[in-house]
Amino acid sequence: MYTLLSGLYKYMFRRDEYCILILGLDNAGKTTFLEQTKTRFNRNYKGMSLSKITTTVGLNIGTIDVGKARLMFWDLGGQEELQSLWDKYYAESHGVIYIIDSTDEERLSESKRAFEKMITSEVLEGVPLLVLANKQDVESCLSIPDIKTAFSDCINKIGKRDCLTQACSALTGKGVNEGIEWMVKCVVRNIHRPPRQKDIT
Ligand SMILES: Nc1nc2c(ncn2[C@@H]2O[C@H](COP(=O)(O)OP(=O)(O)OP(=O)(O)O)[C@@H](O)[C@H]2O)c(=O)[nH]1
Ligand SMILES: [Mg+2]
Repeated sequence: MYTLLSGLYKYMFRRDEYCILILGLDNAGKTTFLEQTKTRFNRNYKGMSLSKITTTVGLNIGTIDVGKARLMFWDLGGQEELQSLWDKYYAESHGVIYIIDSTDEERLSESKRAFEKMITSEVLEGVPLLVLANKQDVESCLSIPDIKTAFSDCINKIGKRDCLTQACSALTGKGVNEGIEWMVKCVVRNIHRPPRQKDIT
C-alpha cells in the first residue's frame, strides 16, 4: 500500500527536467540574469547581492521549477578562452538563452560572431533560442531594432527553431519572467514533438 501511494505521489508531483544553457560574451550579464531568475522563481531563495557578482571562470548552475517543468541552468563563462568550452554542453541542452550587452556597441560584432558560431552548430538544430538584449535599464543602450539590425544576417542560420528577442534588465528584473515563461512553453512543446527524421536510426 505504501509503495502504491508513494508511486502515485511521485507520479503526480513528477517534473520533467530541461537543461538550459546561458551563453554570451563576458560582462553581458549572464550570472546576474541567473541570480535574478533564481530569486524570482524560488520563493525562499536568498541570492547573493547582484552587485557582488564577479566574472565566471567555469560555470554556475541553478534550478527553478515552473509548473510541472524543472529548468536546470548552466551559466558558462563568456571570456574568449572559455567560449571554446560551450559546445561541450550543446548535446545535453533543451534550450539556449543568449545574452547581449545592449550598452556595449563596440563589442556587438564580437557578440554576433560568437552567436553565429553557436547557432551553426548542428547539435543545437531545433533547440529554442531566447535572445536577451540586456541592460535595458541604461538610458543610452541600443534598442531592440538596433540589435536586430546588427544580427540580421543570422536570420537564415536561426532557421525554423523557436526564437524570441526580448528586452531585459537582469539587474532590475525587467523582461526576465516573460523570457523564462516563453522558454518553458517552447521546451515543453518540443519534448512532446515527434523526433526529427535524422534522430531516427
Ligand atoms: N546596468 C546593468 N548592469 C548589468 C545588468 N546585468 C548585468 N550587469 C552588470 O554587468 C556586469 C557583468 O555582469 P555578469 O553577470 O558578471 O556578466 P557575465 O555575462 O556573467 O560575465 P562572465 O561571467 O565574465 O561571462 C556586472 O557589473 C553587472 O552588475 C543590467 O541588466 N543592467
Ligand atoms: Mg558570469
